[in-house]
Amino acid sequence: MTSRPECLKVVVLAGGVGGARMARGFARIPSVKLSVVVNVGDDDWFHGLKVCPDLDTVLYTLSGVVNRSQGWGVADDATRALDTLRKLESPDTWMTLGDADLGLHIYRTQALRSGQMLTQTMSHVARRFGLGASLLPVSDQECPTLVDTEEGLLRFQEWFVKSRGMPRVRGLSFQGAAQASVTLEVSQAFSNADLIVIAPSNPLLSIDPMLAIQGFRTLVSESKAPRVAISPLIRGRAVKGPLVKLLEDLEAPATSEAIASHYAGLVDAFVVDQEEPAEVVAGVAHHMRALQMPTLMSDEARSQELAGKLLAWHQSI
Ligand code: FO1
Repeated sequence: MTSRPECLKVVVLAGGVGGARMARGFARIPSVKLSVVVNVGDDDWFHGLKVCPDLDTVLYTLSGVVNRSQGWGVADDATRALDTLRKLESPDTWMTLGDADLGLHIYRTQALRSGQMLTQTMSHVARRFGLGASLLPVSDQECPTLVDTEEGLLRFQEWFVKSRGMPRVRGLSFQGAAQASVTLEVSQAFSNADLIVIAPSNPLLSIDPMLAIQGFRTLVSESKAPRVAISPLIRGRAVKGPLVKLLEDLEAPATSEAIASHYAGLVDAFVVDQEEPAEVVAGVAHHMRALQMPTLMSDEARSQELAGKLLAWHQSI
């Protein structure tokens, strides 16, 4: 009788699109038991409904229904409900919520109103969408990211979607995060983990809001499992999203070395793209072990290739 190969427990820390693409790579490897711990700082309320963009992006990506060109929302979704809201001059119709997507927001809001925790609700949703992975909000409490801009204090989606990320950013804060706590499910995922991966998500907007939650930084930094982060920059450019402009606004360098130094003490190794020159690798190596791999996850096969290389690194240490 052949023995079953050991299952490797991988925890991925994820924001939106970069996190979802990293998670889909591990989700396709049969020997991996995957938990995705997701940022809730982007969550907000629209038309009386709770919207959780990062959780939903991971859900839609792992279940294969995501709108691939956008990276968020459901493929081929219509906006008939939104058209009605616009006709009725309802507020906040700048956030494009598709009809299929609205079904999820209605379900989630009802479940929360009936007293369920977000973790329970998303666990049911993930099962019904056929996910093999655990989809874990980092906290069940609300801790919205606030963007301090030249136009005043904006909630994350107001800054990113309504104002197209244009107003110059002076700082970021994570309301209530220091008083919020991580869930038991997240703590357990960390205790059991064999490998912890910080996805190539925006460090300031996706990972920092999680690290600001009471106890979360310690969970990561004191974990016995090897920890690795992947740079969201390739040759000084972000694959998607406002990272470079945000770093410029905050007068911080848009380099992989600066991001590696941001994660110093939190991870054992930092991955930069294979296209990066030797100077970038050497710069990262000042802070921690530098690894070079193909990091552009433009399709499922490339996500799986990166996940496979991270597992090979794990085996080699
Ligand atoms: N991003 C946009 O650029 N415009 C939108 O209208 C928009 C709507 C939207 C609705 C649901 C959802 O789950 C995500 C949505 N996003 C939209 C993406 C979202 O703002 C970002 O992906 C994340 O918050 C950043 O990770």
